[in-house]
Amino acid sequence: LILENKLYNALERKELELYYQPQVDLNTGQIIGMEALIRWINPELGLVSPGKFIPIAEETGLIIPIGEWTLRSACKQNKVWQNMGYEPMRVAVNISACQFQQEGFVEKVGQILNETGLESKWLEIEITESIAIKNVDFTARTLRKFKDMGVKVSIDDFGTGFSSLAYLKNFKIDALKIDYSFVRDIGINSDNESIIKAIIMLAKNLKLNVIAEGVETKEQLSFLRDEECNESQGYLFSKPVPSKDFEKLLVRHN
Ligand code: G
Ligand code: G
Ligand code: MN
Ligand code: NA
Repeated sequence: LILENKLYNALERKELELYYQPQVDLNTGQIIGMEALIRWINPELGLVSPGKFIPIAEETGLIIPIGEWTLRSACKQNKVWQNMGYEPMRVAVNISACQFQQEGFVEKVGQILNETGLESKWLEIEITESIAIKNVDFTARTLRKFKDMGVKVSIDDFGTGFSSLAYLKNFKIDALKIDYSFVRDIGINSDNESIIKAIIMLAKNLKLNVIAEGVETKEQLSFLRDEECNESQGYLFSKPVPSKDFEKLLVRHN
């Protein structure tokens, strides 16, 4: 309850901050995207991990204003970097189930893009398999609207949910993110290596981008390169960092 009350004030008191983690193109070695990851820095509690407070935000409905703040901040920051002359890149934002199912969510995203001036192709929303399969007709309709708008969609934690492969061809998605639990097992568990290979092949055949999460070692990276995974994200390149630190990783295009 204490956490809940403090979280209630967090937005207004500007205690929330977005960290960014780079997503690296495995062909060129360039950063071509970033995932925005929320952090809560409270004067008394210190840094509270999203694993702790996102579930509370979801239960209390606070995820709606917090999620909107996250989307707006990520789009705004991305536009600022583009205006500064850095190579344009995607920003990915995690979306909770209740946000995705919220009435008028697609329109809200459109409004945020308008407001911030970010082109739709530079925004990606991440949803999980469990969100996607909750109501497949609703999801198909919503994802079509995002497609028409030009916003990219990825499936987060792919391989861990109970999704059927059939939906993948009906849903307008752009990318699969291979869950870190498989990546962690590269060189350790050959079954999980096989799952990674299968996900990459599936993505390739469906013409989807494929991003490996939680890449921590050179060995994992070289396995993913050999298997022709498109992109990687993980501590090997960088932890999620505050925007000022992320900026140091960026390259100017002129
Ligand atoms: O950054 P970290 O690994 O601590 O994130 C923990 C979890 O919190 C991850 O599952 C991540 O998807 C989730 N998360 C981080 N930022 C956001 C956000 O802005 N919105 C939602 N819904 N989840 C987030
Ligand atoms: O659920 P989601 O995939 O959105 O969450 C991403 C989470 O993974 C974030 O909490 C982020 O901090 C964490 N993360 C990012 N890179 C690595 C990594 O290389 N290793 C581990 N263990 N976690 C990572
Ligand atoms: Mn994610
Ligand atoms: Na994930």
